[in-house]
Amino acid sequence: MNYQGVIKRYRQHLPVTKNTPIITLQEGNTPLLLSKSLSKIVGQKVEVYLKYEGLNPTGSFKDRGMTVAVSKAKEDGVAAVICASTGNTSASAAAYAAIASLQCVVLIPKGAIALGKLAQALIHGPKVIAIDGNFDDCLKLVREITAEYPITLVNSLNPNRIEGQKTAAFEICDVLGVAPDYHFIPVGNAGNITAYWKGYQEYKQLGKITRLPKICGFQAEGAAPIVRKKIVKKPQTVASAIKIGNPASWEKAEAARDESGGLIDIVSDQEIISAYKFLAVKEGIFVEPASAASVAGLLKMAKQGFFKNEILGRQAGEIRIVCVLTGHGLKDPDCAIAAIKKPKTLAVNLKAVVKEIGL
Ligand code: AN7
Repeated sequence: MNYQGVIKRYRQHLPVTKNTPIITLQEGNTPLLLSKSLSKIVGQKVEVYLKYEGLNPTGSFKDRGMTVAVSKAKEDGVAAVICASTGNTSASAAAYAAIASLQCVVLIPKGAIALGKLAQALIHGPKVIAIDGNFDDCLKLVREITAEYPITLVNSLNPNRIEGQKTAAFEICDVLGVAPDYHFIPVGNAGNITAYWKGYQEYKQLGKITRLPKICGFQAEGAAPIVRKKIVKKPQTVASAIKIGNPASWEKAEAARDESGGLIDIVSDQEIISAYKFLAVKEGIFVEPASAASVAGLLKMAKQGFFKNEILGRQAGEIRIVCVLTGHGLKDPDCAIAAIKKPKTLAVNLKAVVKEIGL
């Protein structure tokens, strides 16, 4: 049968019954690409894979969680869903609410979400409210609203979101045949790191994998509350998706880090943009800046010699590292344009164009 989305694919692992209407855009089943250039940089005996979540229907990993959250909301008979968002959650919620014929409300920080995400939220028809505050302010508001009124929260505080998102860990293990040794991931509100760790642990309990990966999360330097062990009141970063100062799943991210023997560290905006350009130029993959945080983290650790001891004594290709690329580059066209030199304009003149090409 044709692929029909993560609920059909992994239904025995998800909180659905035969009464659950399946609201899907056939999310999931995303590519796991071997990156030759990153493998070479990190070490001879290393295989670096990129889980390209930007190829989900609305262009980010949020769709995996949203199919489950919105299906369950529909099953529960609610009329409306609501979320706060740095952009991708709102794009996904709006699209899934549209096919479920549910009302949708999204609260976004004014002027702080990337252009593509704003376009997505608006076009799918939810009620979009820009808040004169940051993401953390928006999330606080939707938590207060959903505590009082009959409207379902579809941020990752909703456990159904985590359930859906854990399927990405299943896919990685199903493709590799084993769990990776390391799993690199950007951390914002910390739902996704929580979901991957849950997915890997469940697969181990089921005997589908025999060992677990070390989870390595990365926050942007100006928005790194978990690393700094302190709420960041005014988070700042070029990676607007992870511009979050008080993550909802803070403790769960720490648990994923500590139980797996991994780490959560910082990458600077400069390191993020450098990894962003690297992926585009060397691998032909266009991601949004937040997604490049996982690769920026990998490059930073490789530079520090972190993998040297791991590599000693191993066979070629024995160390597998997965970096999650959470969202598509087209989400944030302004960032790409700002990061690259503007093209030169010439007259319609063959000689001049040939000269400029350098032929
Ligand atoms: C591309 O859309 O929080 O740590 O409101 O869009 O699970 O929050 C987005 C987060 C990484 C961080 N990469 O994931 C939102 C939102 C991209 C993202 C993250 C986000 P979490």
